[in-house]
Amino acid sequence: MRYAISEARKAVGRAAENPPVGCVIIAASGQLIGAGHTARTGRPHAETVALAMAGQRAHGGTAYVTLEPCAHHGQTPPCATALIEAGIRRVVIACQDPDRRVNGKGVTMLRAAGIDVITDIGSDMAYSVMQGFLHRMVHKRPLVTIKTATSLDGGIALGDGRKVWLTSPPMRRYVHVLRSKSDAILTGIGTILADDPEMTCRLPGLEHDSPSRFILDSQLRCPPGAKILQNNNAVPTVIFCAETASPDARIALEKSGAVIVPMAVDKAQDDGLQKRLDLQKILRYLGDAGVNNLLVEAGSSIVTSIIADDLVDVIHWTQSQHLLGSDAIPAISPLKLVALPEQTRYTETHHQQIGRDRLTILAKSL
Ligand code: AOF
Ligand code: ZN
Repeated sequence: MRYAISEARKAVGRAAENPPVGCVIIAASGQLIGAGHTARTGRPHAETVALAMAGQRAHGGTAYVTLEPCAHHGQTPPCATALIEAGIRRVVIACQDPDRRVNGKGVTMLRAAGIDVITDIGSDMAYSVMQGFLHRMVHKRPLVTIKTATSLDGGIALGDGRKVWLTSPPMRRYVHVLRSKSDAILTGIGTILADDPEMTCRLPGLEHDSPSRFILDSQLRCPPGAKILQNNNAVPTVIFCAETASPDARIALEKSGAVIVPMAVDKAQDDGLQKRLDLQKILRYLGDAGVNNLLVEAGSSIVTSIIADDLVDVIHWTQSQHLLGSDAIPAISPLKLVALPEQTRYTETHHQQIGRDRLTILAKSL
């Protein structure tokens, strides 16, 4: 099962709306004859990939799967049927599939065919790999991870607004791995205008694993020549704007290949000038679009809004050894404590030194 889970990990951020699943087939002789994970864009499923590798030798063997094999005719035939037809004798499963079309039916089908089924093996580990998918099933929105890079004293830019590179190349590579493990990335127009980022994964070997890109730009100020709009055949870019945004700007951006999605404005925050898009609605839209893991790489105003709305599940905080001084721009703009739900706490789940910098991963405590 550990091996099946390590297969599943390879599909995180690369299985479209599908959960990242791993499958390993062991022959009756005890030989490992097949292994695979949910394919890029979600299909074929892990079992099909592993069974194809095992071929005839699967007959009489055991399958280890991190998620209950599917029972439905969706975009592919049911994996439970594929396992039965391959002559598998025993199936070991980590977790049950919460998808209403499956949810226990896969196990029932296997047992009805006389297969020995064992459940709940390694389920904690398998759940954590599929966290994004499970979160979307339950909450109808993606698992939201914020990545922030700060100085030792919590700043992101000098007091006069000048940007400095804070973290060193090994940490920047780590961030590209994080992007590759995300289905989508969300940023704001402030970051586009200040940094003109590409927001892709450019690590050698992972270039095809860039997340789709989403920009919050209520007034459509994004320049049609922005780098984030390049390469949008391979990596689509969607801009969320207010319904009142300029039609001319929309036409120009669509010519650059961007998809424009008008969204509701958060009425509570609308001061007439700075329209703030409704983050709840945007996350719901992303959930409906099948985004399991969303990475937010944005400046302090979006980071502050999304934290104040209590929508952040995980924080990847990268911290350099620099000091920027007390007039530095903080990662989180002054946040009125009353805006924070009393219950919100983040617990450190991991820390690590990467190059000269420190990585701290925190998860919302329930
Ligand atoms: C499996 N093995 O590797 C995965 C499964 O749209 P479809 O037909 O691809 O079905 C999607 C559903 O299948 C998805 O919501 C989840 O319940 C299950 N994913 N099942 O047997 C796999 N990725
Ligand atoms: Zn399946």
